[in-house]
Amino acid sequence: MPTIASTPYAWPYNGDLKPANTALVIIDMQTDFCGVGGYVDKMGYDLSLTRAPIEPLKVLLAEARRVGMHVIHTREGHRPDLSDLPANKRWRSQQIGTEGRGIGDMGPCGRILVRGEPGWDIIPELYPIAGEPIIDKPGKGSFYATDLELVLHVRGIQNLILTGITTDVCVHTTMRDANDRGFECLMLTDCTGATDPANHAAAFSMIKMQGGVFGAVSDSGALLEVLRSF
Ligand code: C5J
Repeated sequence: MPTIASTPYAWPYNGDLKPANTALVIIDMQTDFCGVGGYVDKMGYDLSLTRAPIEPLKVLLAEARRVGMHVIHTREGHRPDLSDLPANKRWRSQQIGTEGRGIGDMGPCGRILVRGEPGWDIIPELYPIAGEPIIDKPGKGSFYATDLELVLHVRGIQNLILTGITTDVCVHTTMRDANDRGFECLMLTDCTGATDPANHAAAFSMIKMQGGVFGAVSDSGALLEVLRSF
């Protein structure tokens, strides 16, 4: 029964780890969150923080594909007519960064976080290939207003390996929602990134409390060691 070296327990809890029942979930690796001219760049954050997971994720993605593990990608974004953009989300996004521009407004990479725009799409380095579902979501969590839960059930997936950006927002919300739905979750420290390093660290601390209240924490090195034995 293979498990991953992780804290606060060896993951998954039941030792039932197979490519067929496990998904690598790559959250919001979009230009808007980690590319020059994107939303996070416009807000003035240090892009190196949200770009940090790109290289480890490239290696992990290649290995997940090699062993035939499920791979699922998500994108945060809104309809071009902004009919699924809550007014308060739009307003808050206009409070930080340059010229009061926020979600739905034009930026260097097209309209910010609008579906179909260049900045909204997944970065080329991690672009999905055929057979890897892309979940388009209007919010932070990947389950809200999406068919992710159905996709996971249809494929018989029980274990989720959570990666992407940002650790403390979309990745954490997705892990919490997945945990409530009974999925066994692992989050990887080096394959995630946040706009604030303290929040990145705190996000992992929150997972590990209470015996692993949302699941377990590891890194790509520990996971690759097991995947390479498959
Ligand atoms: C944010 C995300 N931070 N993908 N989105 O607005 O975490």
